Amino acid sequence: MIKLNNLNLPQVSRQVSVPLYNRSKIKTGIVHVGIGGFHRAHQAYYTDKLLHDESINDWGICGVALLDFDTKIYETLKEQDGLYTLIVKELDGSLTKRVIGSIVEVLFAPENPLAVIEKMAHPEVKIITLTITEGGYNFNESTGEFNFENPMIIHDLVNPSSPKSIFGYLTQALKHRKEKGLKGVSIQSCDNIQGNGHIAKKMITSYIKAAEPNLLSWVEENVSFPNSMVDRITPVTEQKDIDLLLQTSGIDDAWPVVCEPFKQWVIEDDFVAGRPTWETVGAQFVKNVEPYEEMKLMLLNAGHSVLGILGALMGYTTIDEAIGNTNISTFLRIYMGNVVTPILGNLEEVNLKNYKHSLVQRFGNKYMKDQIDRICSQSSAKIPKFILPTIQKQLAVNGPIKSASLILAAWAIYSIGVDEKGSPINIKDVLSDKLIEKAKEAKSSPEVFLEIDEVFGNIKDSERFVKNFKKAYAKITDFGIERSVIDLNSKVLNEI
Ligand code: CS2
Repeated sequence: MIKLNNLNLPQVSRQVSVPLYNRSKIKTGIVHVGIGGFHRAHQAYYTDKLLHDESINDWGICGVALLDFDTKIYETLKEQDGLYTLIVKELDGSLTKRVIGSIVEVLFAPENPLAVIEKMAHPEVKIITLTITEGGYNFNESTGEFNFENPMIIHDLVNPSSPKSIFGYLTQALKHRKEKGLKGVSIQSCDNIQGNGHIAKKMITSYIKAAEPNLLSWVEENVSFPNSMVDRITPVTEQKDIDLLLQTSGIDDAWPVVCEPFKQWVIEDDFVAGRPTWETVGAQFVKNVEPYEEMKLMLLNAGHSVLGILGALMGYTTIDEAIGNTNISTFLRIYMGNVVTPILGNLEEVNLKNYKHSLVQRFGNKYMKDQIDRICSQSSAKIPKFILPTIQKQLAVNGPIKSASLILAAWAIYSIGVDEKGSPINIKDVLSDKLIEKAKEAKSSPEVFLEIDEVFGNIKDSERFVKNFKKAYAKITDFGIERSVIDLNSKVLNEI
């Protein structure tokens, strides 16, 4: 049994591939906030590959754990010198393992806020990247504006030098950069939000306007916020993954990351202070990322939510089980093909048919066992970004909305917290109390669920949508989700 750390790398290298560059010579050029599984399966993986080019030594990553909740990952990475194993679960069931070395430093913000601010304001740091989740941008879905009522924001406005929120940290770091006369920096969101760079910019500058108004013009001139589309399915690591690594390779890694073989990263080429040549290791730099983002969010992420919500109601626990049900997979194909595809922007460089086909294959990866629980968690932040835009666009052209209405009705029933077999569902969501309360009220009048404005915005104003939603709700309550799906599938298929 070999404990994973710097010292043991030569021994580990007899079992799996390891970083072949001198990690002690790598300078930190990127500060990344949010060192969860996704970052470690995606950006840190691409960067590790890049650092194998021996002419490159200035793009190491400093991983920041921002919240108290992140103590465990911070301690694990610290203990392992930033090293961890990436275990790719291939479609044929084989495992490809690789130790990733691009995270060369880790910081725990609650323990030492100043160290994080100083690192972000370090002259060698050129990019600050973020995976702070879809809900982390602190905007109100119904107004689109920054939420100043958030207790963390209230705290940060009063205690600027010991912030808690990402907005407080970034503001202080940018202020330090300005005061030191440093050049600008790029702030790159890697979260699943349409126009993630635009949203990051809007939210950060809203906060700065209130906290440090004198900084605004410097930010306008010196900071860029590139948009990007990120993709790699990364389930939550389970104890059995840790055990499997130990059994198959003798590596004692307290927190390896498991993921699928597929990966994609499309980035807007807008970096004020330079950037790594990630294109040499598979990323794509383009002028306009929006069509790629839209395609991924409305097909992959929405597809996940569809499989997750419908699957959870039927008592499934993994995504491959849900798509393994042919009625659900047919429903998903109809949703992707008839409802989403027509609203997508111009995607000249992508073969959409192949893309959708590959999604079905990726969702079906039965070795990955991606958790429905993971997919359904924080749905109140996901549905508005993954599904509502499609509905709004279809409503605007009087297009098909039946399957989308069924998805939202299923979510309303899911939110009661019991599946169709009578087993409890654990709703993991910042809005769980409200969701459950409204879901219970909705049993007698389903449209009440749509009154959660911070999730649904103004969708309840569409009579057509509300009518379809109520119909779908009644159908699921009377006949169950599978029969409702079969019924819808047969009607739509007959129409084509
Ligand atoms: C998932 C994503 O959280 C979710 O609902 O859809 O985490 C998804 O697996 C990633 O975006 C894949 O790139």
